Amino acid sequence: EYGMEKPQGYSVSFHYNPHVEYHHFGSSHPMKPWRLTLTKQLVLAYGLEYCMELYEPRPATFDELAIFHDREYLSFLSNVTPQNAKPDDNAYLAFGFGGDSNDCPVFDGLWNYVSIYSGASMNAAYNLLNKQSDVAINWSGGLHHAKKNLASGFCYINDIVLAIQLLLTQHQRVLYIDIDVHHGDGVEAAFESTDRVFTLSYHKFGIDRNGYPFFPGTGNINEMGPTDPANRGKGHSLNIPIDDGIDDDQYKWLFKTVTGAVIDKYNPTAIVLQSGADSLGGDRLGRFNLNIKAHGFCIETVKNYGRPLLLIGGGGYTPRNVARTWCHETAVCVGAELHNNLPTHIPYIQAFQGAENGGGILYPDLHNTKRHDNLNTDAKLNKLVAQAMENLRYIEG
Ligand code: ZLV
Ligand code: CA
Ligand code: ZN
Repeated sequence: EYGMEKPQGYSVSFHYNPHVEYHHFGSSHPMKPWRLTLTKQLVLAYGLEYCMELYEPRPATFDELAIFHDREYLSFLSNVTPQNAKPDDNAYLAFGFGGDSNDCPVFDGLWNYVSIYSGASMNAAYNLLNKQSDVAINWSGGLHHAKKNLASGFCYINDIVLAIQLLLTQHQRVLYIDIDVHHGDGVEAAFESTDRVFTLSYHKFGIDRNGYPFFPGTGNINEMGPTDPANRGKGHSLNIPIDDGIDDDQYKWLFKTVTGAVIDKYNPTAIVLQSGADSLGGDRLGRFNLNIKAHGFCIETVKNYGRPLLLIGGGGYTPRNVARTWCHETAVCVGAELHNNLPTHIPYIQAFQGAENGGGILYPDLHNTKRHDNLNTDAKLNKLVAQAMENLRYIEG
């Protein structure tokens, strides 16, 4: 009908509930759900909706979220409002709200927001289970820091853990890969006692000049999950700590080498890929120097292994570049190449125009926006890979 057909036998689905866009963490908070509006506009402007199946998932229910989260935590989360919140309350602080940084504020519609992004990840996982899709995408998810009874680092509900739990109903081994600039600690912790999930996170790790560790402060190379040999989860986490300013070629080599080794050794039957866009150059919170196509290389590399793939969002604090990246990666999934000149007749085009916003093109050089010197020498990265390979000996048969 539209003169385009999806390739026979290969199907990509896009799971998106637009109500997620209308939530605000507060004007000075770096997490902007509005970046999802920009992403959707680019995806539509390039006509990518004709290359995949679109779904508008319902919000997840309390009982569905309770598959992972504690009911006491969910009760608190579903009832708290900016009006009734008591920031000095023990429960409030114990569940990760408030505090000095206020990373996890209570805002209007919070429960609605978390139910929507979680519902989309669960809907995407069901599509993989039903074999309705080979790749299922939810750019609104990927909130990897949330624990079963704790909000952390802008994350309240861990949609990734919920989706992996669904995949485990049919898959013996699920590989979780996380290219957000932050350590995927919540997902790692949730599955620390099983050998049916292997978690692999690439992230900035280290102490800053001000003496504070880069958030969340975990994920060094020697952290491989539980150390007790009786624990089945032993050795089923791999962390790749990276320093400021890593460039495209270094990251692509690191990702291809380590991810390839993990897939060969672990042989997962499904893969979940968290594609946080805060690992791009010029991100407001990130420290890396990646361009959009280097970030997308990771998605392409994983997709080419041909396993059922759940692709989810995550961090990303320079909204125009988050939208560019996730639009590009949607195209990578459907096998389309996109024109570098952005279509001009789209809403919010101003967000992409002007030299400071990337000059109206899809692939601006983000290296030009670099604020971080590259502290990663090839020698250090070689040593890191050697240590990663050594760690992987734990999962050899
Ligand atoms: O992208 O920045 O560093 C998934 C994700 O991975 C901290 N929080 C906490 C621990 C003590 N600090 C506070 C430091 C604040 C520095 C200024 C902000 C300004 C306003 C609001 C929040 C931040 C902020 N918070 C920057 N980095 C943090 C991290 C949390 C990072 C979460 C990453 C989430 C979506
Ligand atoms: Ca990561
Ligand atoms: Zn992040």
